[in-house]
Amino acid sequence: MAEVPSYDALSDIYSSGLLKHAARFQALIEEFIATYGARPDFIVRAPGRVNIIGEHIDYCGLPVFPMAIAPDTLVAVRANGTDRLRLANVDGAKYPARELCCPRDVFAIDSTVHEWSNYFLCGYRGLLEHAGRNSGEGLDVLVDGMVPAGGGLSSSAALVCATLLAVQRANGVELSQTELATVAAAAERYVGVNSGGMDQTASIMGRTGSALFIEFHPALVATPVALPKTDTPFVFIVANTLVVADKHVTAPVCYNLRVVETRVGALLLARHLGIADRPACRDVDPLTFKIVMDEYFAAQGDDGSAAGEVQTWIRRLEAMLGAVQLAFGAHPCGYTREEMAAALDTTPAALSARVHEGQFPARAERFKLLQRAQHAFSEALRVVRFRQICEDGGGSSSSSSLAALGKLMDESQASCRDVFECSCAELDELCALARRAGSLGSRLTGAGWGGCSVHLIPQDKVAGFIAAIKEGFYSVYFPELAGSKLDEAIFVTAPGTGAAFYTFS
Ligand code: NG1
Ligand code: MG
Repeated sequence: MAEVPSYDALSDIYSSGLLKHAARFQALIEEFIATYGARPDFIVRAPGRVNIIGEHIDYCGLPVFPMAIAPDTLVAVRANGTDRLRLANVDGAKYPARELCCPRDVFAIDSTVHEWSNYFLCGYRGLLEHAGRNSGEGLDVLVDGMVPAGGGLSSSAALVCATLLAVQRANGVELSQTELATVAAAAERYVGVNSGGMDQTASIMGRTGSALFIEFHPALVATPVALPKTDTPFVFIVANTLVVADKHVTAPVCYNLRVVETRVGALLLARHLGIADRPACRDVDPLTFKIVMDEYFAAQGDDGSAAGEVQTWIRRLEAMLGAVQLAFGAHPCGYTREEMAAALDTTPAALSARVHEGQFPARAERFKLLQRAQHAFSEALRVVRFRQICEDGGGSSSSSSLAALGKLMDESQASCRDVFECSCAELDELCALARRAGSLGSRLTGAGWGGCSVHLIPQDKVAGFIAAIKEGFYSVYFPELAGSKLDEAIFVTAPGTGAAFYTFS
């Protein structure tokens, strides 16, 4: 079972590829001493992520393809021998210091207020619940986050993951990377968003030079996939629309609604396929599209092992796309709650419970099951094909493989925009502008409805591309943006390393 790597904070920063951050570590240590009067026991680093392809399908149990990035969250920690949790942030103006109590406040997270310390409490609560403990150490904590908040690069997961790592160590518990990713994903839901597990897995398991093909079912498995070395070298560029998507406010009509739509979709698809009474479909709660797909083939005695993995994925996902059309094609305008319940011979209240809507209420007149299911299975197909090109890539036809990767990203954006409806005007505009400026593929990344986009750019076009986006987007909509703020809005990124400990020897 893979464990989180540990480095010496004062010397191994150099060997762990974080040399250019040495000054930041040093400043964090100094501010910690100034705040709490002693050096931290250790520092944890957890990165944000950019999702290259595979949007809104982690919570469907379908595979995604993100990578960890350089922007990160550092958490410096010291056990203080009391029941106090003293939380401070280097950006104290934006994130004011808090003094909380362990365990009282850890088990009393108020998801109705959007409060930065909630993410710390989530991580702590995740640990205590996982370890079966009802209390833990009091801590002095100083946080330094570089991942833009609300930008689709998982600032939240970086903080939850860093917290979870910190509190497990401070409490003498050691979890494997898989356990950490699983616990962090569940813990983040205490802030009221019914999220999947992509962000936390990428933050914990990121690998330098590789994206991660993450599968969630039947078990969490993250397979590093090296990005291909093509004749024309390429990079990914992240560009933030600076539209802050406040998921907590919009969750009932955006994120949490999509989770409900895909889960009800899974229940109805199982019924359509005649497998609703198989134990996995009847008892697994909540049911996901991935489980329905697996059960459908298992019911036919097809365990898929005869064919190559990629071929199996493609064959199955294409079959599901056909089934989706038959199951929902007659309802292009969606279903009311009553219609969904009636189609499942149940009541709206029982259906709501079956999809775990409880703490994550959704609000809509019509639930677009056809479109959400089409997106989920077609997006998973794009993920599998993207991985396949990466693994075959760099060969003689590498310029065509680069074009094929870009095309998959463009198709993903079109599906997010038109079918899943998680884009926004600014993201659409930025992606269109990017393509005119030489991008081979452009799409939103993360939950959408604002936040960041990601673009596949040939190395020799990087400077021209960034200049064109600055001129065509930022100088038009954010003329006051300059210097480091502008550099934080649009930057070249590469797959980076996952979370780690930095201790003092
Ligand atoms: P953001 O909002 O970008 O952190 C969210 C979810 C993911 C995934 C993506 C969409 C959280 C913490 N993360 O990411 O699980 O569903 O949207 O692919 O809510
Ligand atoms: Mg987030």
